[in-house]
Amino acid sequence: DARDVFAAVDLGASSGRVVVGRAGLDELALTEVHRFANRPLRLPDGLHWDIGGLYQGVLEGLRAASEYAPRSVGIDSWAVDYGLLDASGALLGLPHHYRDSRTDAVAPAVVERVGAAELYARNGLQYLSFNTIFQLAAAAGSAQLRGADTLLLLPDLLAFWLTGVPGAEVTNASTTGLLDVATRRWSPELLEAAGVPASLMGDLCAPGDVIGTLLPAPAEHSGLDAATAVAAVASHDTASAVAAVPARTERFGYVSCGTWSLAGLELDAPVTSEAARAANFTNELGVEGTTRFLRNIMGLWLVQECLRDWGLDDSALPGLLAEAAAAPPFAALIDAGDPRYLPPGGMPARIGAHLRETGQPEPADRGALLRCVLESLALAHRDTLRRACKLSGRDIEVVHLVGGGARNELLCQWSADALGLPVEAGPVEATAVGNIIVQARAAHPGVSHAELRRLIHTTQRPRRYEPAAGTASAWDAAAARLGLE
Ligand code: LFR
Repeated sequence: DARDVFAAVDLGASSGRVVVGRAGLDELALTEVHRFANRPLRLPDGLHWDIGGLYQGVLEGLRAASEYAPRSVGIDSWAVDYGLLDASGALLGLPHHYRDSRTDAVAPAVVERVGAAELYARNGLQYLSFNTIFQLAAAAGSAQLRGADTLLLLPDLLAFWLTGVPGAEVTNASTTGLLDVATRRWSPELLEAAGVPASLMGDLCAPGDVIGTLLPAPAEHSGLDAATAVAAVASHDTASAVAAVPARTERFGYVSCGTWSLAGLELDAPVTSEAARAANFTNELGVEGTTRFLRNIMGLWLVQECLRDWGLDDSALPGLLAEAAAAPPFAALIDAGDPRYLPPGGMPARIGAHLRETGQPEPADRGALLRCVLESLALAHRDTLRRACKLSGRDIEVVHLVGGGARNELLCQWSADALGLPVEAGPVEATAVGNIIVQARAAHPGVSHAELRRLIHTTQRPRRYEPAAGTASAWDAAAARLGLE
């Protein structure tokens, strides 16, 4: 039945894809119809996204999806980045990339001015130098910001180009640092701290809401029926990924593992204690009014950047992973949450410097370096999930690792070993799955989210990794070396 077909536009830091999903009461089948590269642009004034290129990729993907006559289209991407529009709706400059360094000095100054405790009490977010609030503070006084009428986060900007309707989907809005963690509305105090007028921010909408239907031009360019709805989904990719966690119990933790590892818990309410602030945990919004209580870990970015530095692509990974598996265990370890790894470039050298500083031997070869990175990531997953449990008073019995990292057998097994808990790996395309099920849920409101999670478990069955016997004490010792939980 065509009424059960939905299209997901899912933009990641290195590629975008369009996935068509057929979702019914006992069916969930996904087909990737288009994939395109996402290459950031280095311009004189910093690192930007090629938003025009991304929009072309979206149109081409929707053309491929049009054959399936989807009932609606949903868009998700990474968080925090935005475009500014003037009063006529024209885009003012290319959106900055969150890995641009222009907020490095400004972000601590804003925290200093507002007060770290006050900021956390208001927005409940972990400190990340690139949060929208800091990006706007860095842009303060610029002609672009002064000429701006509307700010749209990237999925909202693409939805605006498709429909002509501006808005602000709330899961993504919750990553800006400008949303009040208690009221879930734009915070006048935080907007003032960022130095921007409240009128800049769009009207909030929630996953499942219809944003609009297609304007004539994008309908023509995509081949989709002009009556096709553009639906708000959990437009923050991590919120979509968490929505797709195939949990069968409430006692689960998750790691959404791609370019980033986002490790944490799904809670009914935020935890904004002083201890949560000191541990730098974030309270971002999920579907159904849930809170994603988590922390950002550098993730596979560390691996991707090593490969790029070595002039290799993903096809080299299986060979390198085999070398990593054969390299000596726990020879060297890094803090995989360290913001020093945020900017692009020179990753193997930066890891080497970190190891020298901490009096550790530098890896003998690429396999050993990869082993250092993957063991360090597993330790960061363990530390973050254990702390999340302590801070929230919750307990977990299984960890779901979703996203591209679910393909990495070493990382899955080592995460299970480090945590001393089973890891259920997959779906790899969790973000697209979450995007689709939110649209399906809006079309069939009778189905509960827990039921959909079980449907994901049966149709996209995860692979289960049990912690290997006899490994616990080695992981405890390794965690202690880094001062981790
Ligand atoms: C993951 C992600 C993270 C966010 C980072 C920057 O793709 O969305 O959740 O902290 O990218 O936006």
